[in-house]
Amino acid sequence: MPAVLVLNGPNLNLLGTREPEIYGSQTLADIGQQCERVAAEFGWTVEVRQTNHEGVLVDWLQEAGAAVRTGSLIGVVLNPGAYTHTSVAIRDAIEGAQVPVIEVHLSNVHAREAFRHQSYVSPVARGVIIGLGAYGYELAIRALAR
Ligand code: CA2
Repeated sequence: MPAVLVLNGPNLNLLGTREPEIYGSQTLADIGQQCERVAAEFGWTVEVRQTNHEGVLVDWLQEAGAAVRTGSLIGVVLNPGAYTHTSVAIRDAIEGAQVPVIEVHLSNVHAREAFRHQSYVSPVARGVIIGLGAYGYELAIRALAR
């Protein structure tokens, strides 16, 4: 059964514990269950991962590129967290692996501090979903089905 990979960057393991006014009250586990329900509509499985380490995200994106080429993976839903605004390495990994990525942000980064307005990832993403909370993950999976 084809899979979708949902990758989450630093501090997103804290979802649901603090700052609900910015990030909502759902935990990453809640979001994972929601993703599984949506992916099942398309006959896909979902694997949700989170890491606080930039290089681990790079490794996962490279693996994802290989899996897309073998047909076992549809694409990646990626919330790179704060690495969005800093990481040339993650951008290069997406470009190099030629993996379809939908970039997701829970909060509306454009309504926040100026340093959050730039994304190194957006230019190499297939699409970007910003500011719709956990619903953005669901929309990203639906976008991969298009
Ligand atoms: O809005 C998003 O999804 C972000 O990617 C979240 C990142 C932030 O650095 C980006 O600018 C936008 C931060 C995730 C931190 O998540 C927390 C959740 C609960 C409590 C503390 C942090």
